[in-house]
Amino acid sequence: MLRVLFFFVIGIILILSSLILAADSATKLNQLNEMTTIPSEALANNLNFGWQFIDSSGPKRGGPGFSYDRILNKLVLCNGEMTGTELIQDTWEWNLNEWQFVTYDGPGPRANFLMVYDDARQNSILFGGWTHPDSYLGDTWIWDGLSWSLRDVPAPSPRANCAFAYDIGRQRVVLFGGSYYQTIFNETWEWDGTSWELRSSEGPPPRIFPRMAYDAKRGKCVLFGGQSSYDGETFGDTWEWDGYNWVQIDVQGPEARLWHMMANDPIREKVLLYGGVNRFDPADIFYNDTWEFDGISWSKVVGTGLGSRWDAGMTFHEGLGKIVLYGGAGPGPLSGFPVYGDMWVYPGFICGDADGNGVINLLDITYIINFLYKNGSAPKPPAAGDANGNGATNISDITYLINFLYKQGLSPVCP
Ligand SMILES: [Ca+2]
Ligand SMILES: [Ca+2]
Repeated sequence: MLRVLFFFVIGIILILSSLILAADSATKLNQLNEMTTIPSEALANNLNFGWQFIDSSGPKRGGPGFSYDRILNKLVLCNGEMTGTELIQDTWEWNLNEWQFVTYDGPGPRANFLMVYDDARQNSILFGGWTHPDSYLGDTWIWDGLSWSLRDVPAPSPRANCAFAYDIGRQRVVLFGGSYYQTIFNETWEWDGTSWELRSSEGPPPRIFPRMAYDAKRGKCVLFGGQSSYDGETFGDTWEWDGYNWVQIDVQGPEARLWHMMANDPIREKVLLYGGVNRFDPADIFYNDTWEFDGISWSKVVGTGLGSRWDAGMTFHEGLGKIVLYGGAGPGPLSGFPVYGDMWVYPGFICGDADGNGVINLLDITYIINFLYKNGSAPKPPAAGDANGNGATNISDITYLINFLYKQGLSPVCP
């Protein structure tokens, strides 16, 4: 029986391979492709597709400081706001099982600040922000996993509404833009673990609420969007900082927005962008879309489950191998919007979509064949090729996909 199955599989592979080879024009290949492509509706049950809800035990927060401590394998949550008026001062940690309150010490209550993990120094850094009744902050705080410390060092002047990211390659925290009352900045500052340095006053036009993520594969900080002032132009532009210069990337991307979320997925080698708002447009637009940037182009991907969010926390969680989104704000007036304490992960792949182009078809079978027998690239992430979910990618996954695509077999079930 196994022998019969083996020859059946080899036969199918040979037929498919010859079909591919025979498809000597792109048109022919596309036709073949369309014939065997599973419509996206049929993927609704695919567990690794779209956003997955994982936890709702955390405190409800808009604009929290949110970072991942790689050494402790914990998420860190600091401060944030309730419904746009009440600012909170506390620190929490998530240990993969539950959120635990840690301390009321640390940075005072504030909004419109960010926190990132400084991988070289193995701590989280928080800078500035805005606080009641109407003042801007310029303090630098470090969380080392046990306690907060205020660094009394020369720093950027007080500001809020900046973009913040960590450059792993150069071991620098990068801060861009922001505002101090009506003054809008386009300065680029970097933190090396000891001191702040003004690195550039050129680059993207001055703006508030841009967002930024470090693309580990290419060694660049990718910045998107923001707004020139509270009643100014909303940006939909993409920029890159390589540590020396800013370059605008001429690329079509998400609609202009601010207060969105960005993070890098180093396994899938994509920068992810989620949601955001265009709050100062008369239409008051709230986004719930997911985009990926691969260094060349932006592509909009289908994201299910998670509604409109802005000013949430988002970071890559190395322990989970996935991007995590935490809480944030939902649709509502600036005087009283809802805030959330739920957590979602984005595996970012379709089980069985070995070549990562968003659909499952014949080309994924040939991709796995190339990977297994012809030194081709591995699926990214590797789990995307494990169609039968047994923990490995091998010939049994090829037969599983053939059965799924051509014989009404079961849907792929990656772990
Ligand atoms: Ca595919
Ligand atoms: Ca398998």
